Amino acid sequence: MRIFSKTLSNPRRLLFCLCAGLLLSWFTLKGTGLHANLDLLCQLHRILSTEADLLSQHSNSTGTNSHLSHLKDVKLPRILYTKSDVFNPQRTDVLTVTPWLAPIVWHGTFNRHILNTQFHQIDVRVGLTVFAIKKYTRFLNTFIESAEKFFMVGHKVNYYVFTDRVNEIPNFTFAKGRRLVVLEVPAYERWQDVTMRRMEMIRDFSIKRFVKEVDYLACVDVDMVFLDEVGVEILSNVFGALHPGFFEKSRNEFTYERRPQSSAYIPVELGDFYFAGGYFGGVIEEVIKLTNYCHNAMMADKQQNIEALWQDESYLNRYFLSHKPTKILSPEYIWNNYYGSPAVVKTKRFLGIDKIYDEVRF
Ligand code: UD2
Repeated sequence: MRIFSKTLSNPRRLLFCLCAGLLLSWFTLKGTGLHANLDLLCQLHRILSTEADLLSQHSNSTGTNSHLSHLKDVKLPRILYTKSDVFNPQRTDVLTVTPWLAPIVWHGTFNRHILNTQFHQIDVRVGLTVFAIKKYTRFLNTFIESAEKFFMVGHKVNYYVFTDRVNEIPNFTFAKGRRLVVLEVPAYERWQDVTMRRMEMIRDFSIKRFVKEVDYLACVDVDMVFLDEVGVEILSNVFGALHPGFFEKSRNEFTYERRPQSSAYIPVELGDFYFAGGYFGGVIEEVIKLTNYCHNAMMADKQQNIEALWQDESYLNRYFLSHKPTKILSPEYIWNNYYGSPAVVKTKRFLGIDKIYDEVRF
């Protein structure tokens, strides 16, 4: 009895016993006639069923494999949709894939129904980080209320709100499986430090908390409103968004950091796209890598009294030059009406709110 319970509590031993059982059955099967084979096949089936039960008991009793449960319970949902036509691409007016084969997500290039089915199968959990430091708490209401209407509708979401003004965070009503987590953090004096230190705080909370709670993170600015659906089409290993002011521009017009002394330096002959500082994400491990790189690069520059031209945005662009995003979001995902309404932007999913800088930053 003791050996049996020891075996159950040790996954390696359990697997060893299962394999031994299977081998034994196979050898026996080899040396018998047809009638006996049928009997043995039934036995084998019983062994396999018991194995499955033991595995599920084991994972239930330890709780350690709960995040893997979707691997055992595979369903085969069938959904109807129009077949793709290789001679009829849905968008011909914009680039929809990079030279390193990362999709660029534009309206009309994906079927949300197919994607939702895929991500529901893994019961995806998404974290949305947002900073509301000092006077930026005023943007939170619109941000969260619009996110409840348009962000990852039907999926599990944790809103991680970093703030120094916990008392100013309003109450919200959330759909099932969604919640708000308030994280109290210090407020740096200079607005540049507020925006740059986001990298360090996202990294630290990813390591100690987010990695246990969500599968993907999206890290965005707070002075924004969701106006149209932003769903699982954004999710990938590591993703960034095209800055609305630069997607039509050439390399030499990108406002990368051009001083060679800076860690964010990009020479004029390099660069793929100009990414917005206010939108990046990916699986937690990739977000940790990205934020850790950016924070360390900023600290190295600080030692030399350098601050890159567009703060965290400059370091993010430097990172993406060497660690190419596996998915890129079109500027629909981070639009600003300052840039008008070009024909290629069919919808403004996430829009910057006009603000008077001097009023909110100081
Ligand atoms: C751009 C980028 C931003 C960052 C910045 C660097 C976009 C849409 N925005 O925005 O991500 O790279 O350039 O210069 O790409 N914040 C506070 N309290 C403050 C100041 C800032 O909470 O006192 C937070 C808040 O979440 C805000 C974010 O930092 O949304 C970025 O600051 P910003 O919106 O003032 O920067 P902006 O508009 O220049």
